[in-house]
Amino acid sequence: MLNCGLIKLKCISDEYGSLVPIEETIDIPFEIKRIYYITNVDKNATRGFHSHRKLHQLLICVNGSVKIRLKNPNEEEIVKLNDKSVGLYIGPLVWNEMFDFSEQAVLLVIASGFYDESEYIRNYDYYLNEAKKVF
Ligand code: T46
Repeated sequence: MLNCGLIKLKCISDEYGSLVPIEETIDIPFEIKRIYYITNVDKNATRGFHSHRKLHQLLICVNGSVKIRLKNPNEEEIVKLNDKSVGLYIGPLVWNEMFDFSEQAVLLVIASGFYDESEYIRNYDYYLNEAKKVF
């Protein structure tokens, strides 16, 4: 799907455990300005329902699993994240919804920009109008 996709991260494992390093512009296609993580989500809850105008993000489920519904005006896809060494890149103007969080799921998000509510598009009809100019 355009403007998003899975990125396999290197996982360094030995008898002492595993380590996944992420370096901006080397392992992921953007510079890092912010990190946040989502936890304690009820299994019936759905989050997201928005896209971003400019933001680039990488979502990694570092514990448990979660499903992400991705949409643009022409395509829709559901991706299940359940591997701490696989990130889902989501670029600008991709609509996302997060659901089916497992118990103890931890969704780590790496973002290219600081938090800016004015940069979100949260109305789906408005989103479709904007995204149709690009996709
Ligand atoms: C996204 C998906 C994957 C902040 O104050 N700072 C922050 O950096 C963020 C991300 C959120 N907030 C506040 C804004 C809301 O009052 O935290 C509250 C929950 O945010 P929101 O409803 O946007 O959460 P989600 O889970 O629907 O979406 C989040 C990100 O906001 C969004 O950028 O792509 O995770």
